[in-house]
Formats: sequence, structure tokens, C-alpha cells
Amino acid sequence: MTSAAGRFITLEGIEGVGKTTNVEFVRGLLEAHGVEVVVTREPGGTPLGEEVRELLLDHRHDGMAADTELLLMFAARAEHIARVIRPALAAGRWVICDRFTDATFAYQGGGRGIGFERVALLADWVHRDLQPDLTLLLDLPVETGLMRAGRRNNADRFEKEKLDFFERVRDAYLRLALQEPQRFRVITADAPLKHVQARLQEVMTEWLATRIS
Ligand code: Z5A
Repeated sequence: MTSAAGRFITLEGIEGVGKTTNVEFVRGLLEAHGVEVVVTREPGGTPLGEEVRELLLDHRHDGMAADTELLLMFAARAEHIARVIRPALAAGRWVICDRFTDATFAYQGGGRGIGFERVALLADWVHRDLQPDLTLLLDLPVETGLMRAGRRNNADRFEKEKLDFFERVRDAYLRLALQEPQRFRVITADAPLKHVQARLQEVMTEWLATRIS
């Protein structure tokens, strides 16, 4: 099956929620429907964006001003949209992105306390009408997410943040989902992986039914 128009799907959630694991699962579901898929991530997704990602995560920049962080996220995103996302969608491919602008609302708007309004100004400037068609928000209690992520070595600049930071991030994500129920699907990630993926499959099957002919 070939779809005439590309679709844009994002996965979001706090640290340790299982986005990276499930991006591959969602890719498999789409490919089983014959959809041509591009998988990418933010911050990153282009050579320039990956360099910006290194700056953002590196402890050499501990204490980076919140506005600097915000602007770097959007600088990487502008490149990503121009070089990867828009061309892929225009060619009829489906794009699955591990985080997008909702992460900026949640982390910089909520976590860093910048607020949604200023993030929205930049979102409007950088990508105007480009919005995900579907956002899968994986949700679980912060303690569980941090415990899962804690299995890794070398925590980066974000992973070193405290519990209350991630509580604000989670809260911001859930507020975004309430504001846009058409676009968001909230998936409980506080369950064994096979249950999370069974739910993802249900949600995707329902969503795809009206989009693939
Ligand atoms: N950031 C930002 O501030 N503003 C922005 O605009 C954007 C990003 C775009 C890097 O992002 C940082 O950038 C991020 C926010 C900030 N920092 N934080 N926090 P990232 O997406 O690359 O980093 P991440 O959140 O740490 O994501 P990740 O590495 O992709 O981790 P994940 O989403 O949690 O996925 P995972 O690696 O698949 O899962 C974590 C572990 O849990 C792993 O061992 C899995 O095997 C396990 N797992 C997964 N699912 C389950 C279930 N169901 N049960 C048990 N264990 C599980």
C-alpha cells in the first residue's frame, strides 16, 4: 500500500518511559501496512542537529541559561524540519519522530518554567502549520521512569535533574494532551512492555483504520 500523503507521528514522555524501545515497535506496525517510514529524533536528526544535541546534553554546559536551551532546541529543529521532516512528508513517506515540539513545551515550558506562551511563539516561527498528525504520549510515574533510566551509565545534563523537574515535565505533557485530545493518545507505560505494546497496537490500528485505504 502506498499513501499519497506522508503522516507525522511523534512519541513523547518523560525520561525512561520507553520511547526509543517503542519507536521501533511503531515502525514495525506501519511497515506491516506497507508504509514507507523515516525514523528520526530530537534534538538531532541531522548532522548539525546532532552537534547541537551534544552541546545540550554535555555537562560542560551545566547551568546553561533556560533561554539558550530553548533556542538551541529550536535551532536544531529548524534544520531537522528543513532537511528531513518536510522533504520526507512531501515525498509521501511517514515520519516517526522520537520527541518534537511537545518536548519543548514540557521540558523548557514546564520543567524550566519558561511557560507555554514563549514556546508557542517560537513554534509558530519555526514550523507554523507543521504539527504531528498523531502524538503517542507514554506516561508513567516519575519515580518509575527515573528508575528505568537509572540503569544507564553516564547520565546526561537532563538526566541529572531532580524529581520535581520531571514532575513539572510530566504535568506539562498531561496538560498538552488535555488541550489537544484529537492529536494525543495517552498510553500507560507503567506496565510490562508486552502490555504497553498491545495497547499501542490497539491505538495504532484504530487510528490507521481511517487513514489507510
Ligand atoms: N529535550 C528537551 O528538553 N526539549 C526538547 O525539545 C527535546 C528534548 C526534543 C534527550 O532526549 C533530552 O532532551 C531529554 C529531554 C530533552 N532528556 N531527558 N530526560 P532523549 O529523548 O534522547 O532522552 P531520553 O528521554 O532519556 O530518552 P531515551 O533515551 O529515548 O529513553 P526512553 O524514552 O525512556 O526509552 P528507552 O531507552 O526505550 O527505555 C528506558 C529503559 O526502560 C530501557 O532499559 C528499556 O528496556 C526499559 N523499558 C522500556 N519499556 C519498559 C517497560 N514497559 N517495562 C520495563 N522496562 C521498560
